[in-house]
Amino acid sequence: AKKKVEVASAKATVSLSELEKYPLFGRKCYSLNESVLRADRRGIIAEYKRASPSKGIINAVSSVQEVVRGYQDAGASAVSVLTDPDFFQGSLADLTAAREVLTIPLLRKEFVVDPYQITEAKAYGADIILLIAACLTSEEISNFSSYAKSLGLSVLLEVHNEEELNRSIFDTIDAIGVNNRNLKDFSVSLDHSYDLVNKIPDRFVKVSESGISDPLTIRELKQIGFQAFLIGENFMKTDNPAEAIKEFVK
Ligand code: IGP
Repeated sequence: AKKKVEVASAKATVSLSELEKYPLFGRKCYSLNESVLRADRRGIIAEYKRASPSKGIINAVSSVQEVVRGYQDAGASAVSVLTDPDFFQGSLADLTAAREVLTIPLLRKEFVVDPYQITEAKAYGADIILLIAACLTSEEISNFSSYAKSLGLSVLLEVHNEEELNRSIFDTIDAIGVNNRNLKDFSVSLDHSYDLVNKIPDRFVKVSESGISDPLTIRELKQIGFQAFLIGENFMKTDNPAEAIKEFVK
């Protein structure tokens, strides 16, 4: 309910037609799947994350541009930037700052509950949006993903169990991520990735999300069929996230 109120107030300040006039709204997006499948990149979607509800402050010093530039130079396939202010201390300004220094796809990491946020994602420089099945009905997933595709954005669907997966598959989705973290109690288990990988149709790029802290884990997840890996905290908790990513992209 809180999010709805924020979205409603944002709507009051900038109208949809105004958002559509933002210079970034007209740009051509980079494709998530094309970047993940490029031979010179390693499938890492590296996240800029200052804080989280489970960990509190993770990194209060590293600037968004320095970090995401480092991720890109190290060989990340894509970058994720949190835009939620309340739980993650993120912002749309962070998203645009990241856009300015990136030539790889950029994910707006947000709890999308209204199509306005998808227009906003494009207007502030994103290439990819996240749709979290746990927060959305099948109809919303279908409608929101169609709208995102019409803007040229890539769509990453996030699921946590088989029920969510089975009611969320649409041809307007590009990639499916299994969140290893339970959004209700924050417990993390790679079992979710192991359990779901073979249930995801092969036409989708398969992403394993959260709780990855060892390059060996990536090797194992690749062997069972994942092509991409969303990693935030393990890099951000260090003094130099751009350095920490290096042993994961070898
Ligand atoms: C990154 P981690 O454990 O490497 O920091 O996880 C990413 O998967 C996580 O931030 C995330 C997330 C989300 C955050 C996945 N899905 C949905 C907020 C909302």
